[in-house]
Amino acid sequence: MNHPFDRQDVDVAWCPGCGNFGILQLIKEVLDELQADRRSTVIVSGIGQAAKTPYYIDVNMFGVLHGRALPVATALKAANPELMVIAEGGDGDMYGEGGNHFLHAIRRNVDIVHIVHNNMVYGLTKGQASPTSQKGFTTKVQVDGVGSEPFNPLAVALALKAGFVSRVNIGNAVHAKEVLKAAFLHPGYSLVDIFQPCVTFNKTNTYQWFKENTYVLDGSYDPTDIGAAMNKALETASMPLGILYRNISSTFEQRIRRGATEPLYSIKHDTAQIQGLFEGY
Ligand SMILES: Cc1ncc(C[n+]2csc(CCOP(=O)(O)OP(=O)(O)O)c2C)c(N)n1
Ligand code: SF4
Repeated sequence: MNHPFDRQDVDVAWCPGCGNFGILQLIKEVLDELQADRRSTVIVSGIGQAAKTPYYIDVNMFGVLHGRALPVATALKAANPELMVIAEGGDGDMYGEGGNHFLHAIRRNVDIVHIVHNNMVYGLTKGQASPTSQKGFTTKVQVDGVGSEPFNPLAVALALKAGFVSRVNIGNAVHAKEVLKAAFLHPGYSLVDIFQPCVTFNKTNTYQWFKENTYVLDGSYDPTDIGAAMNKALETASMPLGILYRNISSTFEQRIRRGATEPLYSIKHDTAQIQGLFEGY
């Protein structure tokens, strides 16, 4: 069945059974339920299988270099706060090549939704270990297994007091949608780390594995307690799913406006003054 945010003119280039299909569907459904305006919605992505997602959604998209979605998303939101801005990519793209930007987008608290398809592997380049690959995971390159501890995005985000920190499993789409929708509605930086099986290059962390190694936080969990959230983020035997932490504070785009009522992009600059500055060098 066609969806209002479908693009009819592009073929989807993912392997049959890939977890990315579920994430694509989820994003389209959430955009639809929130009655997102196509013209003022933009998805920024870098390089990778996950980063192809905005090519398949009928909204604005901005394709950038590997790992560079967050700075571009930050600039878009700062220049025009009326836009709904989403940064999307894989665990390699966002936590490896773009790891530095991950830290600073959180510190700034830009009002963007940050969606990370976490399949614990580099999919597009055919199966090397990624920052979130588990210790011992073997690949054609890491023949003796990954020796380093995996990167823990939730613990890092919490250490930087990110305003919205969550994790879901695409194998549990009903729960994933609820959390993703809450992330869109949160006023500030929102991380949604989505467990997404790569059926071709990760035969370890499968749909079954994610189901057996996760559990959904129940209604008694308090997402405003950062200490409790950090304890949850550090659980590895069975990993919690849901909103680990939420907290509202001023956003980057609010702070940089310094009282201006119009968006940055529409402010007229005195070009003669700028010219004067250039001539001073
Ligand atoms: C600066 C740079 N380094 C490396 C690459 C090669 N490269 C392209 S995609 C990719 C990995 C993508 O993995 P991930 O972000 O986890 O996404 P997935 O394909 O698994 O969805 C790499 C290493 C590149 N394009 N640019
Ligand atoms: S290689 Fe993995 S991540 Fe890429 S499309 Fe295939 S299953 Fe999905």
